[in-house]
Amino acid sequence: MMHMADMFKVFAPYRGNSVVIPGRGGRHWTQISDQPNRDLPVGDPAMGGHASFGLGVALSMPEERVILFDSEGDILMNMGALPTIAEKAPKNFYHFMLDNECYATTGGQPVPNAKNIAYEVIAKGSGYPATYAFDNLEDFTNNIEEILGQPGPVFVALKVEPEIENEPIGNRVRWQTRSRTQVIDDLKVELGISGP
Ligand SMILES: Cc1ncc(C[n+]2csc(CCOP(=O)(O)OP(=O)(O)O)c2C)c(N)n1
Ligand SMILES: [Mg+2]
Repeated sequence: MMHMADMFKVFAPYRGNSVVIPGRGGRHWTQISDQPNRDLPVGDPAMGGHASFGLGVALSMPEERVILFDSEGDILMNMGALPTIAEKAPKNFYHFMLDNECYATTGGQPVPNAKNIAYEVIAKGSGYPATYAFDNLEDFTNNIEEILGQPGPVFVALKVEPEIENEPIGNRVRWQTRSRTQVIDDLKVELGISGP
């Protein structure tokens, strides 16, 4: 298993000008990102939404590379997103999934059959042309260039340490420094998009 922060450090040099949706790993990525105005941290939305949101972003700006860090709880809640993405086949979309085998944000409740689910097989069976799975940093490091060097959609399952949060949600220090509206406004300025 990898630590999320280590995984993001390996990924960071390959980010280029990509738009990054850091998902539930956002609290680590915001410390590392060198282009925060190209990041789309959407906080803690309804589970299952990240993949559809990422697809929408990718389809709406085909000239930008869009990289999503999804989580396995979200994927399980909305598996229909996978064939939808595969059918739309956005060439600019890279779908990473952080699998910590539990619902860490809400206290670490176990994900059913967590050790045996092959998410990359599910993605492949949903129609993603390229899929990967890594459970250690070295293999991920050796493959990141190839992953991002090919056209999307690509799906990458990553086993990460469960960094379980037990503090009541209302007492946690917020890692989000900007509101969702601000995040979207900042990206629009960055990309030179005007209008609503
Ligand atoms: C529809 C829905 N149900 C419940 C929640 C509460 N909730 C927020 S995060 C979370 C767990 C998410 O698990 P996972 O996607 O595996 O990410 P992790 O917390 O492990 O990083 C839950 C149950 C929610 N946001 N949306
Ligand atoms: Mg999880």
